[in-house]
Amino acid sequence: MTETITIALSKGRILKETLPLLEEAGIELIDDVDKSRKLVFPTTDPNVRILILRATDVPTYVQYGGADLGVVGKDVLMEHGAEGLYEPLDLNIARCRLMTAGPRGQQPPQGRLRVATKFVDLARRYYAARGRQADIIKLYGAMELAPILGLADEIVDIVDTGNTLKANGLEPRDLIADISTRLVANRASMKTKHRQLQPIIDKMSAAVAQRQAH
Ligand code: PRT
Ligand code: MG
Repeated sequence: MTETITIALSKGRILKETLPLLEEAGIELIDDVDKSRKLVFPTTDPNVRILILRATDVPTYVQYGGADLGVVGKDVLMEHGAEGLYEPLDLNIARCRLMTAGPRGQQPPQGRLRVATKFVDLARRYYAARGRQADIIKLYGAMELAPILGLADEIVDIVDTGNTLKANGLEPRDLIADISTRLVANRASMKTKHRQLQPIIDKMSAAVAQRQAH
Protein backbone atom coordinates (compact mmCIF):
# COMPACT_ATOMS: atom_id res chain seq x y z
CA MET A 1 0.00 0.00 0.00
CA THR A 2 1.26 3.46 -0.84
CA GLU A 3 0.58 5.99 1.90
CA THR A 4 0.75 9.76 1.93
CA ILE A 5 4.04 11.10 3.25
CA THR A 6 3.99 14.50 4.95
CA ILE A 7 7.19 16.52 5.30
CA ALA A 8 7.32 19.59 7.58
CA LEU A 9 9.78 22.29 6.56
CA SER A 10 10.88 25.33 8.57
CA LYS A 11 10.17 28.64 6.91
CA GLY A 12 12.83 31.31 7.03
CA ARG A 13 16.45 30.94 6.14
CA ILE A 14 16.53 27.12 6.18
CA LEU A 15 13.83 26.71 3.54
CA LYS A 16 15.75 27.89 0.49
CA GLU A 17 18.63 25.53 1.21
CA THR A 18 16.32 22.60 1.92
CA LEU A 19 14.35 22.65 -1.34
CA PRO A 20 17.31 21.66 -3.59
CA LEU A 21 18.05 18.67 -1.32
CA LEU A 22 14.44 17.52 -1.59
CA GLU A 23 14.57 17.99 -5.36
CA GLU A 24 17.47 15.56 -5.48
CA ALA A 25 15.20 13.11 -3.69
CA GLY A 26 12.65 13.61 -6.48
CA ILE A 27 10.37 15.87 -4.45
CA GLU A 28 9.69 19.26 -5.94
CA LEU A 29 7.11 21.84 -4.91
CA ILE A 30 4.58 22.60 -7.60
CA ASP A 31 3.67 26.08 -6.32
CA ASP A 32 5.98 29.01 -5.78
CA VAL A 33 6.20 29.18 -1.95
CA ASP A 34 6.90 32.90 -2.00
CA LYS A 35 3.68 33.65 -3.86
CA SER A 36 1.32 31.12 -2.32
CA ARG A 37 -0.66 31.46 0.89
CA LYS A 38 -1.07 27.72 1.19
CA LEU A 39 0.19 25.86 4.25
CA VAL A 40 0.05 22.41 2.66
CA PHE A 41 1.80 22.04 -0.67
CA PRO A 42 1.47 19.26 -3.21
CA THR A 43 4.70 18.06 -4.83
CA THR A 44 5.77 16.39 -8.06
CA ASP A 45 5.46 13.10 -6.14
CA PRO A 46 1.69 12.52 -5.80
CA ASN A 47 2.27 10.67 -2.50
CA VAL A 48 4.30 13.43 -0.86
CA ARG A 49 3.01 16.71 0.53
CA ILE A 50 4.92 19.48 2.26
CA LEU A 51 3.96 21.69 5.21
CA ILE A 52 5.74 25.00 5.69
CA LEU A 53 5.73 25.87 9.38
CA ARG A 54 7.36 28.06 11.97
CA ALA A 55 10.62 26.31 12.85
CA THR A 56 9.59 25.86 16.49
CA ASP A 57 6.45 23.95 15.42
CA VAL A 58 8.30 21.44 13.21
CA PRO A 59 9.45 19.06 16.01
CA THR A 60 5.94 19.13 17.50
CA TYR A 61 4.27 18.14 14.21
CA VAL A 62 6.75 15.31 13.68
CA GLN A 63 6.57 14.11 17.29
CA TYR A 64 2.78 13.75 17.16
CA GLY A 65 2.75 12.26 13.66
CA GLY A 66 1.18 15.28 11.93
CA ALA A 67 4.25 15.00 9.71
CA ASP A 68 6.40 11.92 9.00
CA LEU A 69 9.58 13.87 8.35
CA GLY A 70 10.75 17.34 9.34
CA VAL A 71 13.62 19.70 8.61
CA VAL A 72 14.74 21.94 11.46
CA GLY A 73 17.77 23.49 13.16
CA LYS A 74 19.55 21.54 15.90
CA ASP A 75 19.04 24.58 18.15
CA VAL A 76 15.27 24.20 17.87
CA LEU A 77 15.58 20.44 18.48
CA MET A 78 17.73 20.94 21.57
CA GLU A 79 15.16 23.32 22.98
CA HIS A 80 12.19 21.10 22.10
CA GLY A 81 13.65 17.77 23.25
CA ALA A 82 13.97 14.55 21.25
CA GLU A 83 10.91 12.65 22.50
CA GLY A 84 9.22 10.64 19.72
CA LEU A 85 11.81 11.74 17.17
CA TYR A 86 14.57 10.07 15.22
CA GLU A 87 17.32 12.22 13.79
CA PRO A 88 18.50 10.20 10.79
CA LEU A 89 20.47 12.88 8.92
CA ASP A 90 22.56 16.02 9.36
CA LEU A 91 21.76 18.15 6.29
CA ASN A 92 24.82 20.28 7.02
CA ILE A 93 23.08 23.51 6.01
CA ALA A 94 22.48 26.80 7.89
CA ARG A 95 25.51 26.07 10.06
CA CYS A 96 26.01 28.38 13.02
CA ARG A 97 26.91 28.28 16.72
CA LEU A 98 24.81 28.52 19.82
CA MET A 99 26.72 30.73 22.25
CA THR A 100 26.55 32.83 25.34
CA ALA A 101 27.41 36.49 24.81
CA GLY A 102 27.71 39.61 26.90
CA PRO A 103 28.81 43.25 26.82
CA ARG A 104 32.27 43.65 25.26
CA GLY A 105 35.13 43.70 27.76
CA GLN A 106 32.86 42.93 30.69
CA GLN A 107 33.18 39.88 32.94
CA PRO A 108 29.96 38.07 33.85
CA PRO A 109 28.98 38.99 37.44
CA GLN A 110 29.65 36.69 40.38
CA GLY A 111 26.55 35.08 41.89
CA ARG A 112 23.21 34.95 40.13
CA LEU A 113 23.27 35.61 36.43
CA ARG A 114 20.36 37.08 34.46
CA VAL A 115 20.17 35.48 31.03
CA ALA A 116 17.90 36.58 28.18
CA THR A 117 17.13 34.04 25.46
CA LYS A 118 14.46 32.35 23.39
CA PHE A 119 16.08 28.99 24.27
CA VAL A 120 14.71 28.87 27.81
CA ASP A 121 14.90 25.14 28.60
CA LEU A 122 18.22 24.71 26.87
CA ALA A 123 19.71 27.65 28.76
CA ARG A 124 18.34 26.38 32.07
CA ARG A 125 19.98 22.98 31.49
CA TYR A 126 23.23 24.58 30.30
CA TYR A 127 23.74 26.77 33.38
CA ALA A 128 22.49 24.08 35.78
CA ALA A 129 25.03 21.61 34.35
CA ARG A 130 27.75 24.14 35.19
CA GLY A 131 26.42 24.73 38.69
CA ARG A 132 25.75 28.34 37.74
CA GLN A 133 22.70 30.03 39.27
CA ALA A 134 20.79 31.72 36.49
CA ASP A 135 17.48 33.52 36.10
CA ILE A 136 16.31 32.88 32.57
CA ILE A 137 14.31 35.66 30.90
CA LYS A 138 12.27 34.56 27.89
CA LEU A 139 12.40 36.80 24.81
CA TYR A 140 11.02 36.07 21.35
CA GLY A 141 13.55 38.11 19.39
CA ALA A 142 16.21 40.84 19.50
CA MET A 143 18.02 39.14 22.40
CA GLU A 144 20.99 41.44 21.70
CA LEU A 145 19.09 44.39 23.14
CA ALA A 146 18.66 42.87 26.58
CA PRO A 147 22.18 43.46 27.99
CA ILE A 148 22.30 46.99 26.57
CA LEU A 149 19.06 47.92 28.28
CA GLY A 150 20.06 46.32 31.56
CA LEU A 151 17.56 43.48 31.30
CA ALA A 152 20.22 40.76 31.43
CA ASP A 153 23.92 40.13 32.07
CA GLU A 154 24.23 37.63 29.28
CA ILE A 155 22.30 36.21 26.32
CA VAL A 156 22.13 32.76 24.76
CA ASP A 157 21.72 33.11 21.00
CA ILE A 158 22.75 31.93 17.56
CA VAL A 159 25.98 33.39 16.21
CA ASP A 160 27.17 33.11 12.63
CA THR A 161 29.53 35.88 11.52
CA GLY A 162 29.37 37.64 14.91
CA ASN A 163 28.35 40.89 13.20
CA THR A 164 25.05 41.18 15.05
CA LEU A 165 26.77 40.86 18.44
CA LYS A 166 29.44 43.36 17.45
CA ALA A 167 26.91 45.88 16.14
CA ASN A 168 25.24 45.81 19.55
CA GLY A 169 28.36 46.15 21.70
CA LEU A 170 28.43 42.46 22.62
CA GLU A 171 31.02 39.72 22.29
CA PRO A 172 30.76 35.93 22.26
CA ARG A 173 31.66 34.15 25.51
CA ASP A 174 31.18 30.36 25.56
CA LEU A 175 30.28 27.91 22.83
CA ILE A 176 27.25 25.83 23.82
CA ALA A 177 26.91 23.79 20.62
CA ASP A 178 27.73 23.74 16.92
CA ILE A 179 24.43 23.88 15.04
CA SER A 180 23.27 22.66 11.66
CA THR A 181 19.96 21.68 10.10
CA ARG A 182 18.69 18.15 10.75
CA LEU A 183 16.23 15.78 9.14
CA VAL A 184 13.94 14.31 11.81
CA ALA A 185 11.45 11.48 11.54
CA ASN A 186 8.45 10.32 13.53
CA ARG A 187 9.39 7.09 15.33
CA ALA A 188 6.16 5.27 14.50
CA SER A 189 6.27 6.37 10.83
CA MET A 190 9.79 4.96 10.54
CA LYS A 191 8.26 1.54 11.21
CA THR A 192 4.89 1.76 9.43
CA LYS A 193 6.08 3.75 6.39
CA HIS A 194 9.66 2.51 6.29
CA ARG A 195 9.44 1.33 2.67
CA GLN A 196 8.57 4.87 1.52
CA LEU A 197 10.63 6.92 3.99
CA GLN A 198 13.96 5.13 3.74
CA PRO A 199 14.49 5.93 0.02
CA ILE A 200 13.80 9.63 0.70
CA ILE A 201 16.33 9.64 3.54
CA ASP A 202 18.88 7.76 1.43
CA LYS A 203 18.54 10.13 -1.52
CA MET A 204 18.81 13.22 0.68
CA SER A 205 21.82 11.65 2.37
CA ALA A 206 23.47 11.08 -1.02
CA ALA A 207 22.75 14.69 -2.00
CA VAL A 208 24.37 15.94 1.22
CA ALA A 209 27.44 13.71 0.70
CA GLN A 210 27.73 14.86 -2.91
CA ARG A 211 27.86 18.49 -1.80
CA GLN A 212 30.44 17.83 0.88
CA ALA A 213 32.66 16.24 -1.75
CA HIS A 214 32.76 19.56 -3.65
O1 PRT B 1 12.43 34.72 13.09
P1 PRT B 1 12.97 33.75 14.11
O2 PRT B 1 13.09 34.31 15.49
O3 PRT B 1 12.29 32.43 14.10
O4 PRT B 1 14.51 33.41 13.69
P2 PRT B 1 15.43 34.02 12.54
O5 PRT B 1 14.66 34.84 11.57
O6 PRT B 1 16.65 34.61 13.19
O7 PRT B 1 15.91 32.71 11.81
P3 PRT B 1 15.13 31.79 10.74
O8 PRT B 1 13.78 31.41 11.27
O9 PRT B 1 15.18 32.39 9.39
O10 PRT B 1 16.13 30.51 10.76
C1 PRT B 1 16.42 29.98 11.99
C2 PRT B 1 17.36 28.78 11.90
O11 PRT B 1 18.46 29.02 11.03
C3 PRT B 1 17.93 28.58 13.28
O12 PRT B 1 17.11 27.65 13.99
C4 PRT B 1 19.33 28.08 13.03
O13 PRT B 1 19.35 26.67 13.05
C5 PRT B 1 19.67 28.58 11.62
N1 PRT B 1 20.59 29.73 11.56
C6 PRT B 1 21.78 29.74 10.90
C7 PRT B 1 20.42 30.94 12.09
C8 PRT B 1 21.55 31.71 11.75
N2 PRT B 1 22.37 30.93 11.01
C9 PRT B 1 21.63 33.09 12.21
N3 PRT B 1 22.62 33.76 11.93
N4 PRT B 1 19.41 31.46 12.84
C10 PRT B 1 19.49 32.74 13.23
N5 PRT B 1 20.54 33.57 12.97
C11 PRT B 1 20.43 34.97 13.48
C12 PRT B 1 20.75 35.03 14.98
O14 PRT B 1 19.60 34.81 15.76
C13 PRT B 1 21.25 36.47 15.14
O15 PRT B 1 20.20 37.39 15.25
O16 PRT B 1 21.33 35.84 12.86
C14 PRT B 1 21.95 36.70 13.81
C15 PRT B 1 23.39 36.36 13.97
O17 PRT B 1 24.05 36.32 12.75
P4 PRT B 1 25.52 36.94 12.62
O18 PRT B 1 25.99 36.52 11.26
O19 PRT B 1 25.38 38.43 12.72
O20 PRT B 1 26.39 36.37 13.71
MG1 MG C 1 12.60 34.45 10.92
